[in-house]
Amino acid sequence: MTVTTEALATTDLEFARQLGQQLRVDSIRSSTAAGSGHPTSSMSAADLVAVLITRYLQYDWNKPKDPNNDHLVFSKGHASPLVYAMFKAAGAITDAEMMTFRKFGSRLQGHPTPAIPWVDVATGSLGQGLPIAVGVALAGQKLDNLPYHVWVLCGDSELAEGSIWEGFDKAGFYQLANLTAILDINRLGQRGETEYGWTLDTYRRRVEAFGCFPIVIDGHDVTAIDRAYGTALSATGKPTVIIAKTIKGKGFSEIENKDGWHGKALPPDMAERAIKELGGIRHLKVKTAKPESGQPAIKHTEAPVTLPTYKKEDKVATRWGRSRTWSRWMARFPTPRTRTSSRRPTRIGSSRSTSPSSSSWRRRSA
Ligand SMILES: Cc1ncc(C[n+]2csc(CCOP(=O)(O)OP(=O)(O)O)c2C)c(N)n1
Repeated sequence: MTVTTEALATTDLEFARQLGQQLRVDSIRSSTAAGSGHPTSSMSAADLVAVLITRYLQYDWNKPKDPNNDHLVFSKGHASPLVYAMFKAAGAITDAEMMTFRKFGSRLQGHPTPAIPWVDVATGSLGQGLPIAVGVALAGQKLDNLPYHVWVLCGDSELAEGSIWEGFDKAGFYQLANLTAILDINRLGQRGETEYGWTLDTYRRRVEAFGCFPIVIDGHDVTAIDRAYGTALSATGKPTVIIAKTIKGKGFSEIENKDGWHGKALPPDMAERAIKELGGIRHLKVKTAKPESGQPAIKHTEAPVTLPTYKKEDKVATRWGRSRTWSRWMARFPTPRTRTSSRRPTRIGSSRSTSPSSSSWRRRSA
């Protein structure tokens, strides 16, 4: 038996909590209909995503190419049921399309791809999303001088990938305050416990050593999540890493925190019990805040570029050929100013306060 509820979008935390339940239910529904997928990996991160899209993400779903949009990268791309449940909540896709997950011909594949307008980066190969997000944050802060923020969701088993730590190294070195990594520390990987389980302090010390600003929270406490996002947008001058203790399969007592449920869709009878325990099917809609306005400092002008040409018999060192090509190409672009903070400091009276210590920073008024 399921209950269908509808409610007006608000930005209060109770709404975000309800939305988290909806994201869980929808992750179960789509993956059970497909007979495959990663519902438990989606359920652990549902509250983190619910608070983000209700109160912090600035994104125009009708204009995914707007250069001012925030970026949200699911480095743990296998949590695609959660991505698509989020699209439904934002009104970008219908419930019916969400239920085509992993069906032949559907754009909602097992891992998100840029064939979908609201996906920047194809993820699924663990360890790739965070470094790419670092590149996007670098472009925003150092090249395009735009106010967008980059949010990236990582799994904890994913943290065993070396590329993650190269990413944190560069983020820390370049002081990318416009980057927030959210680590979904649900203790379990594909098989058994991760390297550090729920030893959150180990993660805290590691990310701090890489020059990032760590915040340790309970990833199911919407108030704590809200405060952490507010701090991430304040003037820390560093990339923020939110180390969120979560529970894999959160919300369905039969599988919560149990090994052996990674990458498995719930059979229909279990799905029905889970949906009941999670409060039934909901169709809550989120009104995500629109991005700030800004013009990219670098204009991609149509000025012709004359690239060097070579004859077949020419002997040219690769490094020389490459640098000549780059210098011709880069002549198109003016030298950009460097952006030093993640956000312009004043937005009073609109969607956020300016106090770095205030958790209402960028919080949307109800
Ligand atoms: C490079 C790479 N290796 C292995 C896999 C297979 N794989 C998919 S999900 C997963 C476990 C991920 O665990 P975690 O990061 O803890 O995320 P969770 O699902 O627990 O939230 C693995 C090993 C992959 N997708 N990419």
